[in-house]
Amino acid sequence: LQLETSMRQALANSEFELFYQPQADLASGEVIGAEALIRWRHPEHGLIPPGKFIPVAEESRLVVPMGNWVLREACRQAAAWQAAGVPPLTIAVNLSPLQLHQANLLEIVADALAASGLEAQCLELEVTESVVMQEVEHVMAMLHGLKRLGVKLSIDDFGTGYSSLSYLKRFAFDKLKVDQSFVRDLTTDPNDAAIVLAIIGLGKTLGMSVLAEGVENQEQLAFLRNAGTDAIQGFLFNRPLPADEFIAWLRTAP
Ligand code: G
Ligand code: G
Ligand code: MN
Ligand code: NA
Repeated sequence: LQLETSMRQALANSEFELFYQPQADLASGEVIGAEALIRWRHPEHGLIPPGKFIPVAEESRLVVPMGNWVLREACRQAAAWQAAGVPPLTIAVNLSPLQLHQANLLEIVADALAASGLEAQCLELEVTESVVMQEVEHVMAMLHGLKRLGVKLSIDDFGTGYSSLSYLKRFAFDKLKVDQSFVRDLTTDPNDAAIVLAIIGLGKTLGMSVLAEGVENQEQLAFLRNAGTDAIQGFLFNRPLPADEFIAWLRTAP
């Protein structure tokens, strides 16, 4: 309860901040997007990672106003970068399950786009499989509504949740993100290698773009490239960075 109270104050005091982790297209080698990842810059405790507060924010439903702030801030930042002459990036935002159950999510997303002037196609919303397994009809309607707005939709942490995969034939996600837990030991564990190959095959067959997360070394990169992965995100490329560091890095990137 104490954490919940201080999070409410933190939201009012603008103590939350977005970091950005680059995503690279494997064919061109170019940065094509960034995932926005929330951090809490606590006046006393310093930078707090989302794993420390998102679960409590979920429990208290504070993740809804927090997530709505994330949407607006990510759109604002992406539009500001474009206005400054940075080539268009797709900005990926994590949507909590509770946000997808908000009745007015479509309005909130449309407002964030309108307020920033960002084109809908430059915004990507990440949902997890578990989201698609609850209140299926409502969630499907919401996903279709989001698609009509023109935003991109991706499945995050693919392969880690309970899932029947049946949602894949009911909704055409634009992108599938291979969870980093399968990528980590890819080059030493034949089971992980087989799973990653199967996921990439599934994604490609269903017409989705496939991005691998948590790519840390050249060996993983070589395997993923060979397997037909479209894009990567991970420490090999760069870690999540504060907005100013991200853009400074982008300007000097090869
Ligand atoms: O930034 P880091 O790699 O520590 O992120 C850990 C996890 O926290 C991510 O996998 C993501 O699921 C979650 N997360 C980060 N930012 C957000 C956010 O803005 N909203 C929600 N709902 N989850 C986030
Ligand atoms: O939304 P998602 O759960 O995918 O969030 C990505 C998380 O993974 C973030 O917390 C980010 O800091 C972390 N991360 C990003 N790249 C790497 C990586 O290459 N290796 C590891 N171990 N973690 C990473
Ligand atoms: Mn994510
Ligand atoms: Na993920």
